[in-house]
Amino acid sequence: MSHNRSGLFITLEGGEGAGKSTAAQGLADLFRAEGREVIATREPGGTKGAEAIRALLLATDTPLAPMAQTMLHFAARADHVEALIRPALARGAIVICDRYYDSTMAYQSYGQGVDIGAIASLIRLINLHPDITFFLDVPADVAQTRLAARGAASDRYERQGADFMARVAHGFRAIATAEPGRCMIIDATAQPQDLVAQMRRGIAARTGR
Ligand code: Z5A
Repeated sequence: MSHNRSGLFITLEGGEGAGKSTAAQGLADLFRAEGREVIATREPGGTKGAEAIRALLLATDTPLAPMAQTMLHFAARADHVEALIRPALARGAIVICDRYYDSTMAYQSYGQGVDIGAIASLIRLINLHPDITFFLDVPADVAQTRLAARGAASDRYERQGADFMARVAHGFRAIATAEPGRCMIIDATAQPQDLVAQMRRGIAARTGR
């Protein structure tokens, strides 16, 4: 089941440096220009409580077991969904979320070894599924070059190394392949405006909006 609402729930997934935030911003601008109400948000985060949990999740000075990270991602998500996403969808807004539950499956299960069934149970508990999910796919070296050019400090996940990132990328591809009705893989080496145009066409084709 997706959801009972008039809005549209769009999620963007992929590794760090894939260009999710840039593409989400471009898509939000496009829908606003079409006269739609848009909520552009992110995970972990999006509400005051979820942003507080995000700070703990990304901190490099607080060790947390993989299952503890999983529960914290879902605690943040529960607040985000109930306080921000569901009400926005109910009033007909377009919600564009930079990462959602596929990130937990890719990072915590494929990357860190948490049981897939445990994460699937938590996804059922949250019970809010995107209408469409874009997986932004870029080769690891392209992502690294982009991140090096940006030059920000690295967080808990960015410190994990190449093998971890390869498992995460494999996880995203496995999810996208298993759910072709919801998921679209996008070649994210394209220019940002081309990515946005490709996503807009995908949304129209899949949802009729
Ligand atoms: N995480 C998790 O483990 N479990 C979960 O359930 C969830 C998350 C929800 C959050 O990090 C971390 O939490 C994340 C996974 C984990 N860590 N990792 N890795 P975050 O929110 O701080 O960061 P991120 O999601 O990884 O985003 P990012 O590093 O900022 O990457 P991005 O949003 O995909 O890329 P960007 O900021 O749009 O672009 C990066 C640079 O490339 C920037 O300088 C752009 O100008 C440039 N760029 C963007 N697009 C293009 C194109 N198309 N061409 C050329 N250059 C571009």
